[in-house]
Amino acid sequence: MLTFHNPLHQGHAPIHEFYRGERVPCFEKPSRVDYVEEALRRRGHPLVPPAVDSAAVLSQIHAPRYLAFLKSAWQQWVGLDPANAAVQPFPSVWPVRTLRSDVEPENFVARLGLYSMDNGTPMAAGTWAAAKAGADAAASAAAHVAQGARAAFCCTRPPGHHAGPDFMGGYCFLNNAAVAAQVLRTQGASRVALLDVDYHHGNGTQSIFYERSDVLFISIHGDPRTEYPFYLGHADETGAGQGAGFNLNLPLPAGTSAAGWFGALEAACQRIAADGTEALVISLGLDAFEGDPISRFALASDDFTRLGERLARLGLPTVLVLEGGYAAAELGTNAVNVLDGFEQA
Ligand code: SP5
Ligand code: ZN
Repeated sequence: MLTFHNPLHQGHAPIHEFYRGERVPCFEKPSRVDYVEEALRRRGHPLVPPAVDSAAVLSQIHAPRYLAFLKSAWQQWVGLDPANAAVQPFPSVWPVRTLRSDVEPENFVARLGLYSMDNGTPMAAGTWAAAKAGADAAASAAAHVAQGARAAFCCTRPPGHHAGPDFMGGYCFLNNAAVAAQVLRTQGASRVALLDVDYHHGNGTQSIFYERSDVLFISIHGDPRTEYPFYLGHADETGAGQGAGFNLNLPLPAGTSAAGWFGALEAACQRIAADGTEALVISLGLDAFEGDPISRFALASDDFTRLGERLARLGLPTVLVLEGGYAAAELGTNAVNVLDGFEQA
């Protein structure tokens, strides 16, 4: 299968995030995708740059004022003080519950809080360009599949599945998987399933599609009672309005074995097969890996081959979109194992 890569990902290179109140090097770092690209080349997978502009699709997924903020956020930050070019902006105040989010404050950090779910999503000079090129790669992979390819891989960072209609979070800015699903919908698939296998619940994707029946969202993830993103991802979230019944969360306790994880995958696949699905998007987080530094599932590298095989057996046109996975040196092997398992099945 073709890989659509992100030629601008290295421009998103924030330096630190916070962990237990202290600054630590970012887990979501450029070398992650460098390792994946290296493994793709070594194992004979062709890489191509994005060929589609995602701007129109992005405005169907994200709110105009959020996109406008994100596009110019770095220039605004540096505009406050040229010395800001060397430091990262972090939000410090959020419009929770009774506070108003309809009025955009003028203060930059207040707007950053309005458009953020956490303080764990640092920006850098090239963040918008990298995020936009990643969304373009996702749209390109989906268009390629809509035009008849069996499958395509979008190899990008920053990831996307925590980004909601109007907020960033969890290292994510633009929801690449949602872009892919939307492109598949508008280019012919009447029913799309989006399966998220990242360790963390895909809260952004769930929220984007929660009231829609045309995109079934399914997620296998660490139980939000103990795992990020904490405030969404429970089993009783099943969709609303037109989307009632089209959201399936399969939370598993931190520490769940590979056997337990594959049991949930089987349930997810059976639901997808029963649903009249015409095209599939996979939010391919690889942080269910046993060696992941911030996650607590136990998949071995070979299990990712098995994952690819099982997904292929659904027999659907499939777009795989890279999400998390922080064991950077093993990320290439784990990602390409999924692709090889898929192609061998
Ligand atoms: C796309 C994706 O995988 N985003 C994950 C965002 C997680 N952000 C919270 C990180 C919290 C780190 N906790 C460290 C626990 C180490 N024992
Ligand atoms: Zn994750």
